[in-house]
Amino acid sequence: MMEASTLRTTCPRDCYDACGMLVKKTADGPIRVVGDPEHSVALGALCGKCSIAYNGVWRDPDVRLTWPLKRRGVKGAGQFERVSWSEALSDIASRLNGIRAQHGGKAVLQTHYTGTCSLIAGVFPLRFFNRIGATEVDPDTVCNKAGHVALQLVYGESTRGFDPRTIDGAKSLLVWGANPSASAPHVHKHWFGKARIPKIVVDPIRHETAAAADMHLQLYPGTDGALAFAMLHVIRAAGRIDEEFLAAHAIGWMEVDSQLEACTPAWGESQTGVPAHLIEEAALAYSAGPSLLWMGQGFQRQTFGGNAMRAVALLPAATGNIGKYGAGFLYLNGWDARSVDAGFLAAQHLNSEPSPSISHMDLASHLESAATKALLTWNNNIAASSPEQKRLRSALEREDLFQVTVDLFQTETANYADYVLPAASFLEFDDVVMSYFNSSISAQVKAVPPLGEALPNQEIFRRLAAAMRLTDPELFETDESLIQTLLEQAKPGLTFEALADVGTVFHPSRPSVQFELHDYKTPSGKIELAGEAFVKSGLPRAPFPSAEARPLGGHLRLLSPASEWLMNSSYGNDPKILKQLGDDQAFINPGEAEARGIKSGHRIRLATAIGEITLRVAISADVPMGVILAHKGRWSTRGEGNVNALNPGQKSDLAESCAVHSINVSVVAA
Ligand SMILES: Nc1nc2c(c(=O)[nH]1)N[C@H]1C(S)=C(S)[C@@H](COP(=O)(O)OP(=O)(O)OC[C@H]3O[C@@H](n4cnc5c(=O)[nH]c(N)nc54)[C@H](O)[C@@H]3O)O[C@H]1N2
Ligand SMILES: Nc1nc2c(c(=O)[nH]1)N[C@H]1C(S)=C(S)[C@@H](COP(=O)(O)OP(=O)(O)OC[C@H]3O[C@@H](n4cnc5c(=O)[nH]c(N)nc54)[C@H](O)[C@@H]3O)O[C@H]1N2
Ligand code: SF4
Ligand SMILES: [Mo]
Repeated sequence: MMEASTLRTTCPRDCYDACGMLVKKTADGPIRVVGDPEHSVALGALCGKCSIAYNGVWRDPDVRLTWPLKRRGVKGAGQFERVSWSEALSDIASRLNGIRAQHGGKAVLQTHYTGTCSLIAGVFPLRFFNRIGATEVDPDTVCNKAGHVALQLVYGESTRGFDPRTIDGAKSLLVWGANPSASAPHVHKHWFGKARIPKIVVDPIRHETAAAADMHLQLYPGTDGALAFAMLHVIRAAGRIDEEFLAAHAIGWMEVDSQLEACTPAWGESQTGVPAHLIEEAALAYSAGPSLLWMGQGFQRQTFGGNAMRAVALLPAATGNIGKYGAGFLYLNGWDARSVDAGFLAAQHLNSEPSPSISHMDLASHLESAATKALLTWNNNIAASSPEQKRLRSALEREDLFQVTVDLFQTETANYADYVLPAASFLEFDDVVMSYFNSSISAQVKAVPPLGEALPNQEIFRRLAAAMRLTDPELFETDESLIQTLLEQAKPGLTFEALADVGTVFHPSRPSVQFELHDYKTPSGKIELAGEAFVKSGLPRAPFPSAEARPLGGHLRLLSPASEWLMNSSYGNDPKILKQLGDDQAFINPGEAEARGIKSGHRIRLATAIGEITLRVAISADVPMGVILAHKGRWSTRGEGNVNALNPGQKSDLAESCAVHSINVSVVAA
């Protein structure tokens, strides 16, 4: 095959890496998508899942949605007929206008998340929803909201983390509740993997990143608060609390300090299962500093998620690991770290009142309620990803609920829709992408025309706004204008053409130091370790050494984090990925298998009060006793749903966020 041309673009998946890629066009038609050898993160390779899917189902007209569909059969059956864009949009417009007139915009529920993380396709449609005053199902509640709100309370913000380039000044690296070997494979291989400093990983699972660390603190899930306090006990006993830093930059330390005496390493071991000597070694390595702390999204998805985040966030403050090169913490590096104003993209001002918002934990009950008249889902697959799966799917069967789904594929959510609208993929339009780990600004460049009649999200919502006879100019702003404004905000003078040419720039171009100016955006202007603000948010004044009780009655704690072969539920329909992924597996410790007389390959039934599924057992010593691991994101097999069929949608202690890692399940041979 002759390569007729090559262009650069960027992967916009919900992944820390934001890889640069090359799209090679051949003279006879097909394209090939590969990693960009000149991209400093990708280094010439995409991850396994994207290499397959971008050259597989993402370009396959037999699998992709290519024209608008209207439901013919009963909801959920997936029977549709092709309709024209004008028929679909005029019918959707009149239904939505009718609902707005009779019940107000809030009777329209919209769910969205990170189907694509490119800025315009990810955010611009919110202008439409703000204008009609729709109820937003708060996306972060199903992912990382407890962590964001906890860090906002303590440090005043959550999206300005350390600059990963400053690792050359760090003397240790602590990764807490993240699994880059699956969720950020290039960061795992090239950043974590190449760092020659003591590396500590805190995770119940011995995944590849944990196995590659110098110290793996394999705590029992939900005991992070206790572990952080036990580490602080050691740091205090070693005289390494940075009193000067705390006096200058923090308030509330005494309310923490008074709790530390009792939190000895031996006590820590009893709470967390981590050997006392490892707690000591890790605490001493971290407090020697400067040290980087990566706070992953896994450990705040628990009953004590907000408190756990606060407790772990004590470590950098107590040791003065803030405001200097090679120190700091990272949850996410948001667009605001590159001066981009998401508020402009969403045009909040189009709504006279703030849009009402609900938690994903309450989505199923809202869908059952007659007050909800319409549901629009875009960039999000609720039938796979949200809790209370069975109840949610039953609610989607409501004949009087008008549903529209915008997606690339006929997902299980789309099966319930009245109209399914085909979205164009990132290979088919221009946009801007920014990593949430490093400080990249990248061009997403149109490489091929949209498949069939597919349209980018933003264009679909422009056309819907026109069909609804809305006239606000913000609803019709062009991609060119949006991109130009975004790039100007981020880096004055940067044009899309210049960016597309190089693919990615890093901005700031030189490594920056987190909180170099100690400019904490809290009410006091200081790091707030304890105080009344927490009480107002439903937490105690001071963080405490939380440890969730272990399941009783032989139940196991279910963990369902990211799979290396799926991107949430995306790619679950690619046959080559399914081959890599193997059978629908759950992993348990050899001791738990033996106790239950279960052998590798047996099918087991997992059950909670709200549902059950069967999975095939794989036995692995990487999973501790008392835990069962079944990754998120599979499409239903056997009509049983996926792991969220077990998820009761329990909320964590903060921000109505999910506690999906606090689910206890019974496990028996099927
Ligand atoms: N049990 C369990 N459940 C979980 C989690 C867990 O850890 N355990 N994690 C949670 C987390 S962290 C998250 S973020 C959520 C994610 O849950 P979702 O937001 O549902 O993520 P995906 O499953 O990837 O769904 C995104 C959808 O967007 C579509 N898409 C891709 N590109 C585009 C586009 O350009 N336009 C449109 N319109 N659609 C597009 C994809 O085809 C896919 O169907 O899941 C949550 N659910
Ligand atoms: N391949 C792939 N990459 C992805 C995704 C994907 O689905 N697949 N999803 C994307 C999304 S939406 C997100 S939010 C990010 C998330 O990426 P990460 O921040 O890495 O978070 P998770 O993979 O959800 O979970 C990380 C780890 O938390 C651990 N964990 C669970 N419970 C606890 C606990 O109580 N304490 C501690 N210390 N650890 C615990 C899990 O064992 C897991 O190894 O990844 C993104 N990247
Ligand atoms: S999903 Fe992540 S690792 Fe895979 S190609 Fe995209 S950015 Fe790179
Ligand atoms: Mo997420």
